[in-house]
Amino acid sequence: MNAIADKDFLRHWDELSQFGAVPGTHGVDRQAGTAADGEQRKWFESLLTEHGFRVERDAIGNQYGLLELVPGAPYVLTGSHLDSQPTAGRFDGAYGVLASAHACLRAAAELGESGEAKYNLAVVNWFNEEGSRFKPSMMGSSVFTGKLPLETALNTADRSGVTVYEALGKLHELGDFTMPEVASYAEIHVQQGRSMEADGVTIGLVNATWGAHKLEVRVTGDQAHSGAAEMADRRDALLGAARLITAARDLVDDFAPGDLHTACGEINVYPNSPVVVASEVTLLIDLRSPHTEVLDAAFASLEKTIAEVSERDRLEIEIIGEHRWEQNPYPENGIALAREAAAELGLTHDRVMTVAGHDSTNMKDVAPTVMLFVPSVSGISHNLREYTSDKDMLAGLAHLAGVVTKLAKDGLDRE
Ligand code: HGY
Ligand code: MN
Ligand code: MN
Repeated sequence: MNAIADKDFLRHWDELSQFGAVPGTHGVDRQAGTAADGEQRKWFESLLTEHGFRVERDAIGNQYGLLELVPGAPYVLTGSHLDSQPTAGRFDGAYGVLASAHACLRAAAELGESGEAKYNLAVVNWFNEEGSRFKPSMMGSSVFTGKLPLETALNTADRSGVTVYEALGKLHELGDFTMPEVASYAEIHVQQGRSMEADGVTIGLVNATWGAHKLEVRVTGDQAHSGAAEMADRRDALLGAARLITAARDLVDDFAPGDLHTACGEINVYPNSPVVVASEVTLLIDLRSPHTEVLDAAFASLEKTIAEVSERDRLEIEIIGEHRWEQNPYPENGIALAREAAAELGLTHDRVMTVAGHDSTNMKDVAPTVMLFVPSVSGISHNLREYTSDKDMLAGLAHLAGVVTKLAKDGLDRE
């Protein structure tokens, strides 16, 4: 197996960054199941095939590259996601996918020589981690881990009514492959926060995830003339939604600084006409906390506000969808293994919690999982200006290769 060098990674990185590139910026728009996603998937498949991987796809479009070192043995799986948010950064997810492919090749070269491999190696590009076009986020790994039924995922439609099944079918990205047993999972990702940069830490050993509670709310009122209708007669769905959006932000101040993050990132208004009082609004509210009790209290408070706004503005308000993951840890033995690999490379490293969800948020519930970060400049993410230096990307790649090699040689027990 030919050893693959840093310069090869940077060349592949430049190629990958062209897919869905937003002109005049360093960012991309390659949402799940779009033409740009299809193009990058085909490029990734040819890169993997060229370097000796067997490429497969499963029923929800998760894309795998397999390197068999020990016939019949379980796999060390490493990966992330290639899909992006609309007009966002080229590093979120994609860095981890390409680094994983390169880390597998480096590990295979080392283990091929030493003959010490106990496990096989595989890279995965999870379908629709971002959940922008099709909700919920982390869709591909949620189906893989049994948290989301396949049919539900395939039947999910975007705003124009196109389903996941139709979008993936059009790209010929639907398969029937079943991934063999996964012995362990590793993922590297940009931090999407600014603490590592501030602390001068190159490798983040992710020890736990913040909890998240995302809710889709439908507010129903009645259409009316925005001028002529008497104020007392109005049932204004957009006014009700606006009260919920500001209430979600005000919630933050009810808790200690840093204990709760909230946002509303998506709102759909009907009929969205300038001279009409809106009759129906759906909005996506996102609650995050490192403490379960804070997340629960924030959700309860929001439910109370929903009842109050419904009463005050004579609206029907319903929570029509929820996506929640708990504040829970990554296994300590995986953190120890990753710390050893960082120390062997002389890379600064420290424990860090992840606020964003990742496919490892799902995978850690089904396999021993190691989650790693490299720094994000100014913590900017889900933004065209997202950036991580080549130096940090290459350090992270070397570290991931070390971690994957250790996992393939020694394995990682389920804690
Ligand atoms: O929801 C999340 O935190 C992830 O970025 N999809
Ligand atoms: Mn991501
Ligand atoms: Mn993201």
